[in-house]
Amino acid sequence: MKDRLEALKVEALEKISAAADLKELQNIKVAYLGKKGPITEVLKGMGKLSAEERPVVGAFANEVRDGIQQGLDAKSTQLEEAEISKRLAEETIDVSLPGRPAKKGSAHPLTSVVEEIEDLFLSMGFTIAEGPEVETDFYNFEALNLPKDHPARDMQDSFFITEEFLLRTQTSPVQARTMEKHEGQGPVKIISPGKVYRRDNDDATHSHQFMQIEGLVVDKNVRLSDLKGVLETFAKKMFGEERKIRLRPSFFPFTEPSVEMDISCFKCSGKGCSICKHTGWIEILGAGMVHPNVLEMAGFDSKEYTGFAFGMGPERIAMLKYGIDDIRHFYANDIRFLKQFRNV
Ligand code: 2NL
Repeated sequence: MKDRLEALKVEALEKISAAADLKELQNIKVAYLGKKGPITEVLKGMGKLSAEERPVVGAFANEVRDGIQQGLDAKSTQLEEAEISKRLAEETIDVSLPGRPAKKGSAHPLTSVVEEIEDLFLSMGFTIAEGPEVETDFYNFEALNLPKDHPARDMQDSFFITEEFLLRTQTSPVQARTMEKHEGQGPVKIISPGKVYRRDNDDATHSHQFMQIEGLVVDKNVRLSDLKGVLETFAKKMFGEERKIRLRPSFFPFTEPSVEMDISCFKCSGKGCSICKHTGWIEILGAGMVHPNVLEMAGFDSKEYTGFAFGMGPERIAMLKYGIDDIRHFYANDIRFLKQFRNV
């Protein structure tokens, strides 16, 4: 029996020494020391031994089992260390290599232009006002001197949601709301940039959703010359100090008098080219003195207070500035278009 145990020990230790990985080692442990293993089998036969032999063989069996267990432990440590060394060798990082540059996005060209215009008016003491895109008929039309039967409502075909609610067709309702909050007390000096919506068929110059930036100043003694000064400053900062401006009479229901502003062509400086359609002038925005009805409806005394307002389309400004020939480019999100404005 002792010989049999000794042979098992030698056999097990040989296999342990040859084991290639921890899994194989585990299999060896189960095979030799497990409940169904040969050592257990040998011990089961101990009953047949004499009383003198039994403790001797028992002690020897324990010795063999401990010997195998020690062999397993030593090999296990050795294999684990080898595994770690191998991984360390494989996963070495060269910390001196330069990192991969992170891919950086850039602002949408329309965003850049809107922010440029905002910064310009902020520098002149305006603050930015915002409001809802779903508006009531009252703030979008009525408060701006466009009563229900007014023919000028046809000028702006609208997306009505119900009889009362619609997608705003201009950002003026933001200004009407802001004036109302002032409760008849000046000054009001705001710009309202934002998305607006019109029922148009999209083409190179029309989009059913686009942006507008309106401005409004209400105070005592505000004159048309104040409007002219602010707009001239804007035109020069945006399109170059050499720009000239001119105001032509126009009509808007919410302003009286109303004007449209042209700037001298920044491409040909007035000689005539395709950008200014050979007139030397480019139309940039509409403006005027706030209609007394609009002031009164917002709670201002129109005998005491006057105001000027203007509105422009930042897409048009961006198209002129960057030579973009189709408004739909701003909304198609074609990466090839957007990438051209990385550095603006
Ligand atoms: C244009 C013309 C304009 C206004 C917008 C306005 C707002 C209030 C009162 C009076 Cl609350 N006026 N806004 C005035 C004149 C022109 O926009 O061509 N926009 C693209």
